[in-house]
Amino acid sequence: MSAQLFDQAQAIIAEIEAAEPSTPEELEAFRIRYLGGKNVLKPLMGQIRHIPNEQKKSYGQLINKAKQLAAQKYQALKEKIARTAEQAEGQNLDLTAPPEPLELGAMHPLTTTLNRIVRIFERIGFSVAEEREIEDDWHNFTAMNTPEDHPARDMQDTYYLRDVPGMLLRTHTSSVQARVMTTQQPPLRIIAPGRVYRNETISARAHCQFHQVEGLYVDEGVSFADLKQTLLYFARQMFGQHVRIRLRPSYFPFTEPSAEMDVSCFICDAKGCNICKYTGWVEILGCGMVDPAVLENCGIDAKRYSGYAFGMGIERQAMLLYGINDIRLFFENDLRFLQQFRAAF
Ligand code: 2NM
Repeated sequence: MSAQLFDQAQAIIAEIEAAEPSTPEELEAFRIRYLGGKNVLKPLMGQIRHIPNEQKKSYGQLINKAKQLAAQKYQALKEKIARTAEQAEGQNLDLTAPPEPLELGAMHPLTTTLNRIVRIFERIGFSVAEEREIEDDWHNFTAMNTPEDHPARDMQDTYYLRDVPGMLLRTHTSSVQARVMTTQQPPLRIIAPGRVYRNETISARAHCQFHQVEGLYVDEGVSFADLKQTLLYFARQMFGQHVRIRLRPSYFPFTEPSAEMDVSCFICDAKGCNICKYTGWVEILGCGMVDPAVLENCGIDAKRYSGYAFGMGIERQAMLLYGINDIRLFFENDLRFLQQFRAAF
């Protein structure tokens, strides 16, 4: 009995030495047979009770030798076989195969919304003006009739450059209008789209960066009626021919009089829904007649010329158009969000 067990152990050692696994599958079979949970050495070890005491030690050593041999061989072959598999893959490259299809990108929903707004105003003679995002406080505030002690100038609301006194991240694109008015004479008919910055606590509804389109029209005899008709045209082009607008009196430092414009809710057709908070109206923009002081600050003769201006946020309109409920999604560039706009243009 004992001699037989020794022979079996020797036979397994010979088997291990002779084995030549050469594929990942063969190697795995080798591992299972000699090193796995139900390996062939286990039952042999179980038989040790049939070995006379004085031979138990050498029997145990023999089994251990088999285990070690299997483990060494497995480790050595594992790397070699992995390398060969890699090389084989390289040799199997089909250089005539067609390439992977191109991953098509999508337009960002802010871009499609902005493009729509720009096209609507270009059709009635506005041209696009773009300018720097890092501004001086004169173009952002002083020219815009916003006095030194105005709360908007507060560090709480505005990002000032730490190392450059008097420089800031523009808080609205009115600074673009200021630069156009100081360098060109009327008639002026421009829209200024772009990114602006405000020191807001970030939430689903507010962000420290967002996008605006501001419009400006300066000429002889520009009236509030011109403003109203232009905004009605815009609202109908943007949200549908049937929408109505309403203007509510408001206040801005750079316009007098000033108003805020609502459009009749195009989600529920003004019947009342949670978008319009059951009022039937959604606020879209602020507007007014450019304060004569702003024209004069920028070197335009306010006795000869008058103007209207308006400003609107892009994010809000994109959220309404596409049913987006969190402003942060615009700035995270999560592909799962962006790829949903593949069909938008
Ligand atoms: C708004 C609301 C009302 C505005 C005024 C000017 C400028 F340069 F002409 F003075 N640009 N934009 C303006 C007016 C902006 O945003 C809510």
